Amino acid sequence: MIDLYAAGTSNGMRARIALEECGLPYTLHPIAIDKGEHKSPTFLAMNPNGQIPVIVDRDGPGGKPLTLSQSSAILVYAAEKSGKFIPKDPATRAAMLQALMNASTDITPIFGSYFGVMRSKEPHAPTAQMFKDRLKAFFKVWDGQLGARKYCAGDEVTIADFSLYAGYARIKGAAPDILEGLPNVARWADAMAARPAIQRALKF
Ligand SMILES: N[C@@H](CCC(=O)N[C@@H](CS)C(=O)NCC(=O)O)C(=O)O
Repeated sequence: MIDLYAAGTSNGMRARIALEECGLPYTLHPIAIDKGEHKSPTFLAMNPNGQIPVIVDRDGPGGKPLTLSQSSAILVYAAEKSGKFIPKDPATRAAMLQALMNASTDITPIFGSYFGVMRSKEPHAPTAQMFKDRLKAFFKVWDGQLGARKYCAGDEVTIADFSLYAGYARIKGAAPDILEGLPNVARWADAMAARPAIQRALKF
């Protein structure tokens, strides 16, 4: 059994999608970021960075408990534990990693920065616009690529799709104009949204 400590942010959703899609049994422990629950001594003992998500796998490698933070590390851990969603073919695997890194290290952090600027007391419009333009540019590239293939790294769904969808879902909810005019991204997002595991994962 796995304990998941998360909130309904893109990183929290990413970790929960990983567990749902990989079919790993888990218990969700919602963390109220607005109440500072991620900075409690108990939480900091699991992740000294004081950030969600965190999982504790009571049945980790070698039968020992494993505590893990970083949503993309959780994605990879769940995929390897279940033997799903990481392509075996080396070239497809490399394409999957490229897509995964774009979603996890470009798109989500830039959106987090955009959101941070927009929610600050004195939002700096040019900075917000710069982040927005960068996000639009990344998704425009995705729109081109998803016009030529079904999923992020080819014709099979991988953890790169789960990572990108977590970012997509959060952006769609908070700043939908970033995603306007992207028919291939919209087609892909509809396919992802139709997956029962994703539907369960997004209900925080
Ligand atoms: N790179 C980390 C980022 C985690 C992260 O930024 N978590 C946010 C919520 S999405 C958080 O806990 N923010 C509260 C804080 O940093 O104080 C990951 O992928 O898990």
